[in-house]
Amino acid sequence: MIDALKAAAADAAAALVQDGMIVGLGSGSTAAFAVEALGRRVREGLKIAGIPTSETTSRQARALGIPVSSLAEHDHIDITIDGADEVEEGTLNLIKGHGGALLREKIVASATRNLVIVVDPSKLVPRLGSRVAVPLEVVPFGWQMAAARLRRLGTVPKIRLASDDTPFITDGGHYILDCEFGPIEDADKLERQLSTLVGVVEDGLFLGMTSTVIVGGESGVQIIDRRA
Ligand code: A5P
Repeated sequence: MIDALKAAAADAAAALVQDGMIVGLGSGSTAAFAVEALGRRVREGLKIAGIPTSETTSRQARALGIPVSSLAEHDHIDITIDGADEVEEGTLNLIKGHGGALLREKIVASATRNLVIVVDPSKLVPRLGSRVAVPLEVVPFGWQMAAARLRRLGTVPKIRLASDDTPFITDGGHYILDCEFGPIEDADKLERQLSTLVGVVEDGLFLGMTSTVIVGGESGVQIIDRRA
């Protein structure tokens, strides 16, 4: 059932893509439905260039026949369709990165004119941090120093492990520290604090970036526009 809700949101987002657009291709299970939908549209004749946010998405896009490009060829992206781990109702601020692709996702989002987030209703929260930890991508060298500084900010960082119990390695060759903060009162302040920590490459707070959230619901899709 949850897959049907994700697919409905993803289909609605893919319908926003028009001929000639440069399209950011998100990562995670919901974004994968959007890539699938775009693949169908490309087979029907849609002309786009896709910029993937992970190696997994890149492989999926190529397999579906979506032309894959990069930020070396394009200095902006018209639309990006991506998932999220939490969407804060009201602000549309996000926590992302539970799939481990947050750094590339944030680079792509920052180059994007229209960031469209596709989710099922379980992702909507009144306050960021209510349900999930904030993932941080960190340099492996001396990551324990970053972890110690994070503890001073009131969290207990957990290094993310792969299935063989070794540290999970991102596409950029980094580790991930999952940091629970509980409901975050002031996400801008927290992001400023995280961004000054040596060894932290990027955090999973996506603030002020979302244009539209599309929620797949049992009675249809709901479109929430930030400018509305
Ligand atoms: C990938 O790093 C993430 O940011 C995903 O976009 C996020 O985890 C949502 O994934 P699902 O759609 O699989 O829940």
